[in-house]
Amino acid sequence: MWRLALAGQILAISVLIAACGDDSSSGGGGGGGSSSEKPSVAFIPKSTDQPYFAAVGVGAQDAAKELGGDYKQVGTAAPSVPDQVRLIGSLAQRRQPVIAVSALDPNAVAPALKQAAATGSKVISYDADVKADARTLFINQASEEGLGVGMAKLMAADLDNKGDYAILSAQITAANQNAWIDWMKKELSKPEYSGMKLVKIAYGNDEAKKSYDEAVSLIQGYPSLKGIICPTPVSLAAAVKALDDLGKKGVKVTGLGFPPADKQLLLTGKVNKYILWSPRQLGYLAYYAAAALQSGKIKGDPGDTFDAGKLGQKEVGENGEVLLGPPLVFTKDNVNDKLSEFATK
Ligand code: RAM
Repeated sequence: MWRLALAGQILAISVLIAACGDDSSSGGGGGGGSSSEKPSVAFIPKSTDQPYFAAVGVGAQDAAKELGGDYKQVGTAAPSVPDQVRLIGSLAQRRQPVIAVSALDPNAVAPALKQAAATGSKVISYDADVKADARTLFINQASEEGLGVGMAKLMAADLDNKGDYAILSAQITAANQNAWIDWMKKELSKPEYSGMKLVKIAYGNDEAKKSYDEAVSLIQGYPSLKGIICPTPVSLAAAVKALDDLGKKGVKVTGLGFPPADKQLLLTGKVNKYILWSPRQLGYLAYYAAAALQSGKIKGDPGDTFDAGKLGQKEVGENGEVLLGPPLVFTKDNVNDKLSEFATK
């Protein structure tokens, strides 16, 4: 996995296109989302070398099959803001009916998304939001408060409410991680955690090598460090590896983990607990929401409801947000229970 991630960075501009159903090039001419068209949704993940986004894609394909629609994922192996902007532009040019983006930078992609909407594409975000006026819906994996407070409490439990801790995040501009970090800080500023001190927030860009290097810097730069909160599986794995390589004991790691790849960390006791949600359900929900928007069944107003297949009826909340559900907490005892939710193909 380590090598693959490095290779992925070298191949930064390679573009992965996974299609299911009919090739979208044959059915992509219409645009504009008239209700007689079959659903057609193109997903742009933060990067394609992460199993997490492959699992989101599996869920989207489940939904595409149920609805007889087209699905594709376009992206680059390593995270790249200019490539996200470029891909949005080229999908819009080809009159892609719905564009769904997990943004590396909510502001940088906004003009391209607005342009896409102006030429008839519907625009939604999933996983990591964009500026609210640049999309109609945001399909959110879990509440920001639930995820931020949840991770903060896991760290506090690991540290018995005392000691220096750091956060090793993804991109400095990622709206999802930044919202969770705000909630972590808010939670851990409560009096019961007065013995805990945040020493630094570092950013590994969701790249294995950079996350590892940042983890090493944290461990070496803060000898009193007792914990690292990692709000992305990429930094979680990197932080544990850095601790192992440096032979450093007594530093706890928690945050978000991807069960199939990171279950050993739980089984060997290197990590006590971590959080995630079902990426497969997130992709499934995003596809159903996109299809409802494309067909005109919903406009994206608060209170709009739509059929989300096996997830039942779902409702659009304030600010165009559609919530998947509560976060899941994984331990050594349940990490093997839901592996099909994380299938990557
Ligand atoms: C990484 C990305 C993504 C986040 C997951 C859990 O794959 O940063 O945005 O939601 O981790």
